[in-house]
Amino acid sequence: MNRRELLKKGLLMTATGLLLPKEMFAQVNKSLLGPAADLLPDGTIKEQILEALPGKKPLIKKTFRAPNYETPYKYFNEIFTPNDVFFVRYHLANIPQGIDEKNWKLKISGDAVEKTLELTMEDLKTKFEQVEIVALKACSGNMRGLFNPHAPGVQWGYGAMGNAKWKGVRLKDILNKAGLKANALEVAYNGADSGVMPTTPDFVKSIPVWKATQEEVIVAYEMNGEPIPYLNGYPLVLVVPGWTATYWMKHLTDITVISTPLDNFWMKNAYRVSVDKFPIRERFLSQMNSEDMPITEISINSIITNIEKGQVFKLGQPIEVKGLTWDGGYGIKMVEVSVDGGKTWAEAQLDKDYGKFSWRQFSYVFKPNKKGKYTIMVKATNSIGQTQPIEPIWEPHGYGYNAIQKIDIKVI
Ligand SMILES: Nc1nc2c(c(=O)[nH]1)N[C@H]1C(S)=C(S)[C@@H](COP(=O)(O)O)O[C@H]1N2
Ligand SMILES: [Mo]
Repeated sequence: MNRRELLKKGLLMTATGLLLPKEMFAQVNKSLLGPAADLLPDGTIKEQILEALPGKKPLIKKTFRAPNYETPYKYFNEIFTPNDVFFVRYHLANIPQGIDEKNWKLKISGDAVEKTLELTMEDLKTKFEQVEIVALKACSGNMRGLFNPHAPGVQWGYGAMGNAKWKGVRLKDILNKAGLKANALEVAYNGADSGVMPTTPDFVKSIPVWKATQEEVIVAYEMNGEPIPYLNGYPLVLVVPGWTATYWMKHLTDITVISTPLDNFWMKNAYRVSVDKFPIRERFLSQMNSEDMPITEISINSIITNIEKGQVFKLGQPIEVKGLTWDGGYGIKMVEVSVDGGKTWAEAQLDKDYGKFSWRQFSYVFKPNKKGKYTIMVKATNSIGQTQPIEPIWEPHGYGYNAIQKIDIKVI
Protein backbone atom coordinates (compact mmCIF):
# COMPACT_ATOMS: atom_id res chain seq x y z
CA MET A 1 0.00 0.00 0.00
CA ASN A 2 1.29 3.45 -0.76
CA ARG A 3 0.81 6.53 1.35
CA ARG A 4 -2.33 7.65 -0.47
CA GLU A 5 -4.02 4.25 -0.14
CA LEU A 6 -3.20 4.14 3.55
CA LEU A 7 -4.64 7.61 3.98
CA LYS A 8 -7.91 6.46 2.40
CA LYS A 9 -8.14 3.75 5.05
CA GLY A 10 -7.55 6.37 7.72
CA LEU A 11 -4.08 5.07 8.45
CA LEU A 12 -0.71 6.70 8.33
CA MET A 13 2.66 5.07 8.57
CA THR A 14 5.18 6.43 11.03
CA ALA A 15 8.83 6.73 10.21
CA THR A 16 9.54 3.33 11.64
CA GLY A 17 6.81 1.54 9.75
CA LEU A 18 4.19 1.61 12.50
CA LEU A 19 0.62 2.13 11.25
CA LEU A 20 -1.45 4.59 13.24
CA PRO A 21 -5.04 5.82 12.85
CA LYS A 22 -5.30 9.27 11.35
CA GLU A 23 -6.96 10.68 14.48
CA MET A 24 -3.67 10.34 16.28
CA PHE A 25 -2.20 12.87 13.91
CA ALA A 26 -3.21 16.43 14.56
CA GLN A 27 -2.45 19.58 12.69
CA VAL A 28 0.33 21.26 14.60
CA ASN A 29 -1.12 23.96 16.75
CA LYS A 30 0.81 27.10 15.96
CA SER A 31 1.55 27.65 19.61
CA LEU A 32 3.55 24.40 19.68
CA LEU A 33 6.11 26.11 17.51
CA GLY A 34 6.52 29.04 19.89
CA PRO A 35 7.85 32.21 18.31
CA ALA A 36 8.89 30.15 15.28
CA ALA A 37 5.24 30.15 14.15
CA ASP A 38 5.68 33.67 12.76
CA LEU A 39 9.00 33.05 11.13
CA LEU A 40 8.65 29.66 9.48
CA PRO A 41 7.47 29.62 5.86
CA ASP A 42 3.66 29.19 5.68
CA GLY A 43 3.87 26.04 3.58
CA THR A 44 6.10 24.39 6.17
CA ILE A 45 3.63 25.07 8.96
CA LYS A 46 0.64 23.72 7.01
CA GLU A 47 2.40 20.46 6.27
CA GLN A 48 3.36 19.82 9.85
CA ILE A 49 1.58 17.34 12.02
CA LEU A 50 2.14 15.94 15.45
CA GLU A 51 3.12 12.33 15.42
CA ALA A 52 4.14 9.90 18.14
CA LEU A 53 7.12 7.71 17.28
CA PRO A 54 7.73 4.52 19.30
CA GLY A 55 8.73 5.51 22.84
CA LYS A 56 7.89 9.17 22.23
CA LYS A 57 5.07 11.56 22.95
CA PRO A 58 3.82 13.45 19.89
CA LEU A 59 6.56 15.54 18.28
CA ILE A 60 6.41 17.94 15.36
CA LYS A 61 7.10 16.00 12.22
CA LYS A 62 9.49 17.61 9.74
CA THR A 63 10.32 14.69 7.48
CA PHE A 64 9.33 11.09 7.55
CA ARG A 65 12.09 9.06 5.98
CA ALA A 66 14.68 9.59 7.39
CA PRO A 67 12.77 10.62 10.55
CA ASN A 68 13.19 14.23 11.63
CA TYR A 69 10.92 15.34 14.47
CA GLU A 70 11.22 18.40 16.66
CA THR A 71 10.35 19.05 20.28
CA PRO A 72 7.26 21.24 20.85
CA TYR A 73 8.27 24.61 22.27
CA LYS A 74 6.39 24.21 25.56
CA TYR A 75 8.91 21.64 26.82
CA PHE A 76 11.62 24.30 26.89
CA ASN A 77 10.09 25.54 30.11
CA GLU A 78 12.04 22.70 31.75
CA ILE A 79 15.76 22.57 32.43
CA PHE A 80 16.06 18.89 31.43
CA THR A 81 14.30 17.94 28.22
CA PRO A 82 12.36 14.74 28.95
CA ASN A 83 13.54 11.71 26.99
CA ASP A 84 10.10 11.04 25.54
CA VAL A 85 9.95 14.46 23.87
CA PHE A 86 13.63 14.79 22.94
CA PHE A 87 13.99 15.61 19.24
CA VAL A 88 14.84 12.93 16.67
CA ARG A 89 17.09 13.53 13.71
CA TYR A 90 18.48 10.99 11.23
CA HIS A 91 20.28 11.45 7.94
CA LEU A 92 19.85 7.87 6.87
CA ALA A 93 16.66 5.84 6.80
CA ASN A 94 18.09 2.44 7.71
CA ILE A 95 17.87 2.56 11.50
CA PRO A 96 19.05 -0.53 13.37
CA GLN A 97 16.13 -2.58 14.71
CA GLY A 98 15.89 -4.96 17.63
CA ILE A 99 19.16 -4.01 19.27
CA ASP A 100 20.16 -6.24 22.18
CA GLU A 101 22.71 -4.42 24.26
CA LYS A 102 24.16 -7.74 25.45
CA ASN A 103 25.57 -8.24 21.97
CA TRP A 104 26.66 -4.64 21.42
CA LYS A 105 30.34 -4.12 20.72
CA LEU A 106 32.31 -0.91 20.55
CA LYS A 107 35.46 -1.34 18.50
CA ILE A 108 38.47 0.97 18.78
CA SER A 109 41.05 0.72 16.05
CA GLY A 110 42.99 2.78 13.52
CA ASP A 111 46.54 3.49 12.44
CA ALA A 112 47.08 5.84 15.39
CA VAL A 113 46.38 3.46 18.29
CA GLU A 114 48.76 0.89 19.79
CA LYS A 115 46.17 -1.88 19.95
CA THR A 116 42.66 -2.66 18.81
CA LEU A 117 39.98 -2.98 21.50
CA GLU A 118 36.54 -4.47 21.49
CA LEU A 119 34.39 -3.39 24.41
CA THR A 120 31.04 -4.76 25.53
CA MET A 121 28.46 -2.65 27.35
CA GLU A 122 29.47 -4.55 30.48
CA ASP A 123 33.12 -3.56 29.94
CA LEU A 124 32.12 0.08 29.62
CA LYS A 125 30.03 -0.03 32.78
CA THR A 126 32.59 -1.87 34.92
CA LYS A 127 36.13 -1.28 33.66
CA PHE A 128 36.18 2.52 33.43
CA GLU A 129 35.42 5.44 35.68
CA GLN A 130 31.73 6.34 35.33
CA VAL A 131 31.07 10.03 34.80
CA GLU A 132 28.06 12.33 34.40
CA ILE A 133 27.68 15.63 32.62
CA VAL A 134 24.79 17.92 31.79
CA ALA A 135 25.02 19.09 28.20
CA LEU A 136 22.91 20.63 25.50
CA LYS A 137 22.53 18.65 22.29
CA ALA A 138 21.69 21.10 19.52
CA CYS A 139 21.51 20.40 15.81
CA SER A 140 23.74 22.65 13.67
CA GLY A 141 20.65 23.54 11.64
CA ASN A 142 18.34 24.18 14.58
CA MET A 143 16.16 27.25 13.77
CA ARG A 144 17.12 26.97 10.09
CA GLY A 145 13.49 27.59 9.13
CA LEU A 146 13.65 31.05 10.69
CA PHE A 147 16.13 32.34 8.12
CA ASN A 148 14.86 34.65 5.44
CA PRO A 149 15.72 34.08 2.63
CA HIS A 150 15.25 30.43 3.46
CA ALA A 151 18.19 28.07 3.53
CA PRO A 152 17.81 24.56 2.11
CA GLY A 153 17.52 21.65 4.56
CA VAL A 154 15.09 20.52 7.24
CA GLN A 155 13.07 23.63 8.15
CA TRP A 156 13.55 23.38 11.91
CA GLY A 157 11.89 25.79 14.28
CA TYR A 158 13.39 25.95 17.76
CA GLY A 159 12.91 22.30 18.56
CA ALA A 160 16.04 20.54 17.27
CA MET A 161 17.71 20.83 20.65
CA GLY A 162 17.45 19.43 24.14
CA ASN A 163 19.33 19.47 27.44
CA ALA A 164 20.07 16.22 29.27
CA LYS A 165 22.20 14.58 31.91
CA TRP A 166 24.48 12.07 30.22
CA LYS A 167 26.20 9.19 31.97
CA GLY A 168 28.99 7.11 30.56
CA VAL A 169 32.73 6.79 30.16
CA ARG A 170 35.27 9.42 29.10
CA LEU A 171 36.38 8.92 25.50
CA LYS A 172 39.85 9.91 26.68
CA ASP A 173 39.99 6.92 29.05
CA ILE A 174 38.97 4.54 26.26
CA LEU A 175 41.56 6.02 23.91
CA ASN A 176 44.25 5.74 26.57
CA LYS A 177 43.41 2.08 27.04
CA ALA A 178 43.96 1.52 23.32
CA GLY A 179 47.12 3.65 23.52
CA LEU A 180 47.22 6.85 21.50
CA LYS A 181 50.19 7.14 19.17
CA ALA A 182 51.99 10.47 18.81
CA ASN A 183 50.73 10.84 15.24
CA ALA A 184 47.02 10.68 16.22
CA LEU A 185 45.28 13.54 14.41
CA GLU A 186 41.54 12.82 14.39
CA VAL A 187 39.16 10.44 16.10
CA ALA A 188 36.63 9.17 13.57
CA TYR A 189 33.52 7.19 14.43
CA ASN A 190 30.53 5.41 12.97
CA GLY A 191 27.08 4.32 14.13
CA ALA A 192 24.92 1.34 13.20
CA ASP A 193 22.52 3.18 10.88
CA SER A 194 23.05 3.28 7.14
CA GLY A 195 21.55 4.49 3.91
CA VAL A 196 18.87 2.54 2.06
CA MET A 197 20.78 2.90 -1.22
CA PRO A 198 24.32 1.53 -1.31
CA THR A 199 25.38 4.79 -2.96
CA THR A 200 24.37 6.91 0.06
CA PRO A 201 27.53 7.87 1.93
CA ASP A 202 27.49 6.27 5.41
CA PHE A 203 27.29 8.81 8.24
CA VAL A 204 30.83 8.81 9.64
CA LYS A 205 32.24 11.84 11.47
CA SER A 206 35.47 12.87 13.16
CA ILE A 207 36.72 15.32 15.76
CA PRO A 208 40.28 16.53 16.32
CA VAL A 209 42.27 14.58 18.91
CA TRP A 210 42.52 17.68 21.11
CA LYS A 211 38.72 17.76 21.44
CA ALA A 212 38.36 13.98 21.74
CA THR A 213 40.67 14.00 24.78
CA GLN A 214 38.84 16.75 26.68
CA GLU A 215 37.31 15.66 29.99
CA GLU A 216 33.76 16.41 28.83
CA VAL A 217 33.63 14.12 25.80
CA ILE A 218 31.99 10.85 26.82
CA VAL A 219 30.60 7.64 25.40
CA ALA A 220 27.18 7.70 27.06
CA TYR A 221 24.80 4.84 27.80
CA GLU A 222 22.35 6.84 29.91
CA MET A 223 20.32 9.95 29.27
CA ASN A 224 18.46 11.59 32.17
CA GLY A 225 18.95 8.49 34.30
CA GLU A 226 17.57 6.00 31.77
CA PRO A 227 19.07 3.95 28.95
CA ILE A 228 19.45 6.12 25.83
CA PRO A 229 16.05 6.08 24.05
CA TYR A 230 16.09 3.93 20.95
CA LEU A 231 15.62 6.80 18.47
CA ASN A 232 18.19 8.92 20.28
CA GLY A 233 20.92 6.37 19.68
CA TYR A 234 20.44 3.34 21.94
CA PRO A 235 22.59 1.87 23.37
CA LEU A 236 25.56 4.26 22.97
CA VAL A 237 25.93 7.89 22.00
CA LEU A 238 29.10 9.90 21.68
CA VAL A 239 28.49 13.09 23.67
CA VAL A 240 30.56 16.04 22.46
CA PRO A 241 29.56 18.91 24.78
CA GLY A 242 29.86 22.39 23.34
CA TRP A 243 29.89 21.18 19.74
CA THR A 244 26.80 20.85 17.56
CA ALA A 245 24.94 17.54 17.47
CA THR A 246 26.34 16.46 14.10
CA TYR A 247 29.31 15.07 16.11
CA TRP A 248 27.11 13.26 18.65
CA MET A 249 27.09 9.86 16.95
CA LYS A 250 24.12 7.65 17.80
CA HIS A 251 24.19 3.82 17.92
CA LEU A 252 27.99 4.15 18.20
CA THR A 253 29.84 1.04 17.00
CA ASP A 254 33.30 2.05 15.79
CA ILE A 255 35.96 4.50 16.82
CA THR A 256 38.93 4.85 14.49
CA VAL A 257 41.92 6.91 15.52
CA ILE A 258 43.65 8.18 12.43
CA SER A 259 46.82 10.05 11.49
CA THR A 260 45.32 11.62 8.36
CA PRO A 261 42.19 13.77 7.99
CA LEU A 262 38.96 11.78 7.51
CA ASP A 263 38.02 12.18 3.87
CA ASN A 264 34.29 11.65 3.28
CA PHE A 265 31.14 13.49 2.26
CA TRP A 266 30.10 14.30 5.86
CA MET A 267 33.39 16.05 6.64
CA LYS A 268 34.46 17.50 3.30
CA ASN A 269 31.07 18.55 1.87
CA ALA A 270 28.51 18.77 4.64
CA TYR A 271 28.44 20.70 7.92
CA ARG A 272 31.00 23.26 6.80
CA VAL A 273 30.92 27.01 7.36
CA SER A 274 32.84 29.98 6.02
CA VAL A 275 36.20 30.50 7.74
CA ASP A 276 35.78 34.24 8.17
CA LYS A 277 32.02 34.92 8.09
CA PHE A 278 30.69 32.45 10.62
CA PRO A 279 31.06 33.57 14.23
CA ILE A 280 32.55 30.54 15.95
CA ARG A 281 35.96 30.32 17.50
CA GLU A 282 37.14 26.75 17.75
CA ARG A 283 39.10 25.65 14.72
CA PHE A 284 39.14 22.11 13.35
CA LEU A 285 42.46 22.72 11.65
CA SER A 286 43.05 19.39 9.93
CA GLN A 287 39.70 19.79 8.10
CA MET A 288 40.06 23.49 7.30
CA ASN A 289 40.97 25.11 4.01
CA SER A 290 41.27 28.76 3.01
CA GLU A 291 37.49 29.08 2.51
CA ASP A 292 35.63 26.84 4.88
CA MET A 293 35.88 24.50 7.82
CA PRO A 294 33.66 22.12 9.79
CA ILE A 295 31.17 23.80 12.10
CA THR A 296 32.36 23.38 15.69
CA GLU A 297 30.80 24.93 18.77
CA ILE A 298 27.16 25.84 19.35
CA SER A 299 26.45 29.56 18.84
CA ILE A 300 25.51 31.74 21.80
CA ASN A 301 21.74 32.09 22.05
CA SER A 302 18.72 32.69 24.25
CA ILE A 303 14.96 32.19 24.07
CA ILE A 304 11.91 33.34 26.01
CA THR A 305 9.96 30.29 27.12
CA ASN A 306 6.95 31.49 29.12
CA ILE A 307 5.36 34.25 27.04
CA GLU A 308 3.43 33.98 23.79
CA LYS A 309 3.13 36.55 21.07
CA GLY A 310 0.04 38.68 21.59
CA GLN A 311 -0.41 37.58 25.18
CA VAL A 312 -2.49 40.06 27.18
CA PHE A 313 -1.57 41.26 30.67
CA LYS A 314 -3.45 43.50 33.10
CA LEU A 315 -1.98 46.85 34.03
CA GLY A 316 -0.60 46.88 37.54
CA GLN A 317 0.43 43.23 37.54
CA PRO A 318 4.10 42.24 37.43
CA ILE A 319 5.15 40.32 34.32
CA GLU A 320 7.76 37.60 34.59
CA VAL A 321 9.95 36.85 31.57
CA LYS A 322 11.56 33.41 31.76
CA GLY A 323 13.80 31.67 29.33
CA LEU A 324 16.90 29.70 28.45
CA THR A 325 20.38 30.75 27.42
CA TRP A 326 23.41 28.78 26.24
CA ASP A 327 26.65 28.94 24.32
CA GLY A 328 29.44 26.63 23.16
CA GLY A 329 30.82 26.16 26.67
CA TYR A 330 32.56 29.44 27.48
CA GLY A 331 29.95 30.23 30.13
CA ILE A 332 27.08 32.73 29.99
CA LYS A 333 28.03 35.90 31.80
CA MET A 334 24.91 37.99 31.42
CA VAL A 335 21.39 37.97 30.04
CA GLU A 336 19.70 41.27 29.31
CA VAL A 337 16.02 41.87 28.72
CA SER A 338 14.40 44.77 26.91
CA VAL A 339 10.67 45.49 27.14
CA ASP A 340 10.74 48.49 24.80
CA GLY A 341 11.93 46.88 21.58
CA GLY A 342 15.63 47.24 22.32
CA LYS A 343 15.83 50.89 23.42
CA THR A 344 16.80 50.04 26.98
CA TRP A 345 18.11 46.84 28.53
CA ALA A 346 18.19 45.49 32.08
CA GLU A 347 20.00 42.49 33.50
CA ALA A 348 18.02 39.33 34.15
CA GLN A 349 18.71 36.94 36.98
CA LEU A 350 20.58 33.78 36.04
CA ASP A 351 19.27 30.66 37.74
CA LYS A 352 21.12 27.52 38.85
CA ASP A 353 24.30 26.67 36.96
CA TYR A 354 24.40 23.02 35.83
CA GLY A 355 27.84 23.39 34.26
CA LYS A 356 29.10 25.30 31.26
CA PHE A 357 27.74 22.86 28.67
CA SER A 358 24.19 22.94 30.02
CA TRP A 359 21.74 25.63 29.12
CA ARG A 360 20.72 27.93 31.91
CA GLN A 361 17.38 29.38 32.94
CA PHE A 362 16.94 33.09 33.56
CA SER A 363 14.13 35.28 34.79
CA TYR A 364 13.25 38.94 34.82
CA VAL A 365 10.27 40.70 36.35
CA PHE A 366 8.89 44.08 35.34
CA LYS A 367 5.77 46.08 36.10
CA PRO A 368 4.39 48.05 33.15
CA ASN A 369 3.27 51.55 34.15
CA LYS A 370 1.04 52.22 31.16
CA LYS A 371 -1.26 50.42 28.78
CA GLY A 372 -0.18 49.50 25.27
CA LYS A 373 2.16 47.29 23.28
CA TYR A 374 5.44 46.06 24.72
CA THR A 375 8.16 44.39 22.66
CA ILE A 376 10.14 41.95 24.75
CA MET A 377 13.65 40.97 23.67
CA VAL A 378 16.41 38.95 25.29
CA LYS A 379 20.14 38.95 24.63
CA ALA A 380 22.93 36.81 26.10
CA THR A 381 26.64 37.60 26.47
CA ASN A 382 29.27 35.01 27.39
CA SER A 383 32.62 35.11 29.19
CA ILE A 384 34.56 35.76 25.98
CA GLY A 385 32.30 38.62 24.91
CA GLN A 386 30.23 36.81 22.29
CA THR A 387 26.68 38.08 22.01
CA GLN A 388 23.63 37.80 19.76
CA PRO A 389 22.82 39.89 16.68
CA ILE A 390 19.55 41.80 16.21
CA GLU A 391 19.26 40.57 12.62
CA PRO A 392 20.09 36.91 11.84
CA ILE A 393 23.54 36.30 10.40
CA TRP A 394 22.50 34.49 7.25
CA GLU A 395 24.40 31.27 6.57
CA PRO A 396 23.85 29.43 3.27
CA HIS A 397 23.20 26.05 4.98
CA GLY A 398 21.07 27.56 7.71
CA TYR A 399 23.55 26.93 10.54
CA GLY A 400 23.95 28.92 13.72
CA TYR A 401 20.77 31.03 13.77
CA ASN A 402 20.96 33.10 16.94
CA ALA A 403 19.13 36.36 16.31
CA ILE A 404 17.58 38.07 19.33
CA GLN A 405 13.93 37.04 19.80
CA LYS A 406 11.23 39.70 19.74
CA ILE A 407 7.84 39.02 21.30
CA ASP A 408 5.03 41.60 21.31
CA ILE A 409 2.61 41.58 24.21
CA LYS A 410 -0.27 43.83 25.20
CA VAL A 411 -1.01 45.48 28.50
CA ILE A 412 -4.63 46.53 29.05
N1 LIG B 1 24.16 7.42 13.84
C1 LIG B 1 23.76 8.69 13.66
N2 LIG B 1 24.11 9.59 14.57
C2 LIG B 1 23.73 10.88 14.42
C3 LIG B 1 23.01 11.31 13.27
C4 LIG B 1 22.66 10.31 12.31
O1 LIG B 1 22.01 10.59 11.30
N3 LIG B 1 23.04 9.01 12.54
N4 LIG B 1 22.67 12.63 13.13
C5 LIG B 1 23.39 13.61 13.94
C6 LIG B 1 22.71 14.89 13.97
S1 LIG B 1 22.95 15.94 12.66
C7 LIG B 1 21.94 15.27 15.02
S2 LIG B 1 21.18 16.78 15.07
C8 LIG B 1 21.77 14.39 16.19
C9 LIG B 1 20.31 14.16 16.54
O2 LIG B 1 20.22 13.46 17.74
P1 LIG B 1 18.83 13.00 18.33
O3 LIG B 1 18.09 12.27 17.26
O4 LIG B 1 19.16 12.16 19.51
O5 LIG B 1 18.11 14.24 18.76
O6 LIG B 1 22.37 13.12 16.02
C10 LIG B 1 23.60 13.11 15.35
N5 LIG B 1 24.09 11.76 15.36
MO1 LIG C 1 21.99 17.97 13.12
